[in-house]
Amino acid sequence: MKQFNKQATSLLLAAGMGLAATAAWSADNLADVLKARGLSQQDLLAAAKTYVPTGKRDEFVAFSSGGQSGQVIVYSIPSMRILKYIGVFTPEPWQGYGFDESSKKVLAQGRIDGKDITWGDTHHPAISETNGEYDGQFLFINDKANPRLAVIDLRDFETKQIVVNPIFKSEHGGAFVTTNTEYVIEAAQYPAPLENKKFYPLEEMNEKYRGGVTYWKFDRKEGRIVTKDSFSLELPPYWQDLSDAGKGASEGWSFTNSFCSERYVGGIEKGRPPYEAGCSAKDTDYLHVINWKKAAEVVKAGKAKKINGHDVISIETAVKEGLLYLIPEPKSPHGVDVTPDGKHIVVAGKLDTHVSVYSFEKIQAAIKAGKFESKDAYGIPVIGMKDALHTQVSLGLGPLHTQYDSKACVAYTSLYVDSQVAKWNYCEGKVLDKISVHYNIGHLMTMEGDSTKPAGKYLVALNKLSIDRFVPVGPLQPQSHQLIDISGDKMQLLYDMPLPLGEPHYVVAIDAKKLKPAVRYKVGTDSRTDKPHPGAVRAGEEKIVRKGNKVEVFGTLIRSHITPETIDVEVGDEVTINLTNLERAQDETHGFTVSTYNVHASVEPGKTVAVKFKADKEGVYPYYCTEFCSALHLEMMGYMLVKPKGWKPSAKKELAKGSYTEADYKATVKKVADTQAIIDSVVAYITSVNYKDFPDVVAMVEDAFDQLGKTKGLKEKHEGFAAKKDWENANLWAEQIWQYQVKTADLGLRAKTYLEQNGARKVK
Ligand code: K7E
Ligand code: CUA
Repeated sequence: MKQFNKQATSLLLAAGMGLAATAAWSADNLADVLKARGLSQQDLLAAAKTYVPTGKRDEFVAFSSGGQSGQVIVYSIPSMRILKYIGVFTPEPWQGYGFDESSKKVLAQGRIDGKDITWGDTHHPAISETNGEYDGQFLFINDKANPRLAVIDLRDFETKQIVVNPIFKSEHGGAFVTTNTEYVIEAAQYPAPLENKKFYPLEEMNEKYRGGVTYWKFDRKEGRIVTKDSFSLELPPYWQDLSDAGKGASEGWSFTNSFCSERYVGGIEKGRPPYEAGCSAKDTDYLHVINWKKAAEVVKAGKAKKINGHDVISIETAVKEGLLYLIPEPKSPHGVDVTPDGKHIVVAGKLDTHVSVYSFEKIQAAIKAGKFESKDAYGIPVIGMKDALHTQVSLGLGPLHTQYDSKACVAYTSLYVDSQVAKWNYCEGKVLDKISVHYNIGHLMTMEGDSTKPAGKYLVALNKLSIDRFVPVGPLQPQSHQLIDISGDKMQLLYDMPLPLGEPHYVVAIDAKKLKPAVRYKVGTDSRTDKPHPGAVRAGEEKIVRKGNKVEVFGTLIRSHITPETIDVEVGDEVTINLTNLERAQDETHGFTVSTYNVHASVEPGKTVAVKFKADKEGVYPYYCTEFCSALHLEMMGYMLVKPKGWKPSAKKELAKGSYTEADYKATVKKVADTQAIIDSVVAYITSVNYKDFPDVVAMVEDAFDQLGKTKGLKEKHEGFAAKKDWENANLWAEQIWQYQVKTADLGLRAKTYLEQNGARKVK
């Protein structure tokens, strides 16, 4: 504490001195602020450790399950600022997810028995790995409620694929990846018959109900799961819970724990004690130890059976081929977490104060020696607990999940009942430190803490209850993620973060430098398939094609207009509107909607998206850009006119005219000349430096000239109208030149600022 105070005081002093030197922006001094806001020196230290000044970036990026929102939440550490919600199993309007045609197709992959399922209960995200280290290419996440798994590409943070588990009715132990992301593991939760739509009474639980674990084959090059190369292991009707893949020493194996190995069937309504009593009666449950590498060979050799068209290795085959072993684990366990070197497997028993550390070496020795204490009711060999244990450590009440530090042998385990995090040494089996969290922690997570190279530094506690931490917002309270500094011997609580979007179960965090997201798509890309979009067109190729009652629009978006600006259809027409964003500049996203037709698209630079609907109501429907993309964003609109069938105008009528004068025209021409002078000076600056060394600037310059290029021929046009004294057309076409100039100048000035701030050099 003394040490801490000294540190804090010197920090305070240093900060104070800094302020004194540059205090022009504020009359406050640090001591006054601390006093006024009731902050301690410890608060100040925590703030300094988490604060990320404007313009600077965080060190880690976290991907949190969004729980019942069916989404993924992206935030950064240590500031805990939310960066994005990714629509996964649930429509997400901002991204157009579920409101444009391509993303609807992704959601449709998640249909079960032909039914849309538009919510999910996401639990465990997993980042793809290379040699057991996070590689930042893909993210996987499971849906416990409707057994599904999704693939998110981290080049654009979009959901690309949803697969439905062919044999489970619920699942929990996913997503966990093998060390080179060969497979994504997904284990069942509540046992049920594996055959789809098959009914057996609960009395036949032992015979007809089954659990299992699925190994989804991942094709990294395609960035997709290959369902036909995926397979499952049939497991007894124990309630499989969490999984983890072996690594290092245990490479090629995977571990899945279970509870309710009692195979109890509750029934309060029949006078039977409930599940919670019957499922926790025994002192031990089973850890499943599975040789997945060998299992894949067994499937290749044709020894699997097909259930619902999917390869399943029966328990009998798994035992015969030596793929499957059980080890008792105390008591109603929850987490199973393999150590970074793969030598140990840590299991926590919810109803036991201990964590059990199993030795992979001992497990292998028992298997080699054929030393089993018994067989379970399904003939699976059971390795004796003593023969597999390295050590057991009493940590506290309700241990759940474990994560690892960059320091050797150091682990952190969540204590649900105690509302604490325990720091302990799994090699020597001793407790090192404890810290209270608020409240009732489920998972916890250290930076890259389930990879072979944990990065240490920070830990996030995912608390189930927030109770008194935040300003009350009604009975449904936000979730509470707490950031803890684990860099020293003693853990230190730094920050409370409310999460208002469903109960996140697990979160993974990666070094931000490993992520290489794109800033734009190749023009005309369908982002959900990563292929050229059939509806893409370039500037000047826009068109409307009619075939019978089908109307297809091939349009473009660029600041600040939508082409086309009028879409004429008849009642009952089926309308498809394809839109390509022609921008190259970073962050110049346009949105698109047609009033009252429940469609929306987010069209990032280069993307092509289609929206489709039946124009079933006669009337006038504005469509517009939904992102404030430029000064004239509000003008970025058009009209869809839905006419009665066979409608003809009764008499030829013209669009209303303005009342422009020669003076208006001259003023516009002068404005154009003045703006051109600004553009010329910016261009002179940009070309005087090494702008070509900055890809973002090159893209902006390309866009700027694209905009300016559109003025071609317009000068002749307005001069032509002026010669005929048509001041309206003369003025408006001159005005249109200015519109293009404004966008050119806007981009040019942004490029200039960027170059000045990023140390551009003069070139000859
Ligand atoms: Cu513990 Cu689904 Cu991993 Cu919740 S799970 S906490
Ligand atoms: Cu494009 Cu607003």
